[in-house]
Amino acid sequence: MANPFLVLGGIAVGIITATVGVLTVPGWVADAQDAAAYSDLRNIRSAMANAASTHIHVASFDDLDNGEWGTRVNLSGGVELTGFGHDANGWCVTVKAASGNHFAASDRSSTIGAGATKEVAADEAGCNIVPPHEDGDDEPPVVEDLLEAFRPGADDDTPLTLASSLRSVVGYVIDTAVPGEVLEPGPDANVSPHWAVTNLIVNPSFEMNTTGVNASAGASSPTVSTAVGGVIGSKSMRWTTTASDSNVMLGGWDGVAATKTAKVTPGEMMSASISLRSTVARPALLRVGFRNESGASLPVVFDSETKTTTTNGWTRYAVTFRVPDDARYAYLIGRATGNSVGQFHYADGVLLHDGAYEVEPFDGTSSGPNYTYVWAGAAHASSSSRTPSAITRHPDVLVWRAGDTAYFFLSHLLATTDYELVYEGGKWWLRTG
Ligand SMILES: [Ca+2]
Repeated sequence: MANPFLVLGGIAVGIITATVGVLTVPGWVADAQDAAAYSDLRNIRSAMANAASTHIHVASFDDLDNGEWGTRVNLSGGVELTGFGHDANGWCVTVKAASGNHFAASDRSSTIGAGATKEVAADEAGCNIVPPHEDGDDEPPVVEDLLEAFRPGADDDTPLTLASSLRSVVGYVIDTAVPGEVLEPGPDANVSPHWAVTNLIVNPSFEMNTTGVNASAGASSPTVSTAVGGVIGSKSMRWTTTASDSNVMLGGWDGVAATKTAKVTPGEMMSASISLRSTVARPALLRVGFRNESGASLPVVFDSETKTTTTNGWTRYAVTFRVPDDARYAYLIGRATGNSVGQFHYADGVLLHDGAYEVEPFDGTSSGPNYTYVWAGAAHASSSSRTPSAITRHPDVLVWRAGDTAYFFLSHLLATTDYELVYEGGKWWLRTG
């Protein structure tokens, strides 16, 4: 349709002004806002066509806006120019409506592109360039735009299970936040967590003696054994059952010893774990108990899941808990039920440490590629620590907390890596920074 305000090759100035009456219709505000952006882009297209027909290179939107080339385009109220590109290959203009939706027009297509970002809109409009913002670098990051809206309703630890592949974690998050979106091919990294942990159990691996072990109800004769090897080192602690229910204190303060070990702080999250195996498979669990300053045992205990031991391998038992108000010291109990008198159970790798995450068993003599291990004092008679030998990445950074945006989660995780997430040309890329 001919535009009466356009004068080919002329000097007369026409004014193209969007008028969108539906703006006043209640309940249709977003549609009207989008319609205003559509209308403006149609006017811009007409103006650009006019400029092209008179062989004028329009270098910026200002050239349209000031009417220098015989055409003036005013944007509707609420419509923001987000990009203007014009080079030897063609032109592309992007705008953002008051609704937050993005729109684009180009010389390549009669379609007005629309999308959640200007890149998507530009792609749909056939743009062969994604125009830079007119105002330079005050444009918010597009990745943030796309990932700022989604917040999980509950803590999501899926990323923790995917940590061996950063691409898997990032792919999961963007697909969750913007369903259907995928990462383009690219490099990957292992982002498994590595963090410092101190084991408060002073004789965790029974390589020298059974100090700290007390045979309790239904148990006798704790002894160092090489019969089934160990989880840490080559030995474990064996005890003999004397009743159907058999209980052994595996470490922590017994309430009597002059040196009080396994000191705990009320309110803190902690975890405990052990490995067990048996000469006859039995249901078993790990129990955490507490004492006050004078050694009295508190009524509250925390039990791991009950699992049946096996005769040919180790089973790991773990429990995470919040230290009760009156607790000052902790102790650990291994408990097996349904026993025949005289059978054996074996225990090794006793851990008690801060934090809500189970860790691989270790003591101050352990070795491995990811940590250095030390005893705080005498070997097998003091607390022991593991310290990351390279990067520290706490598992908290891999748990997507309820209410945190996808952008918040990913930006904190990516800050622990050399990678950055880029959204370009309507596609997601994970790149080394
Ligand atoms: Ca051992």
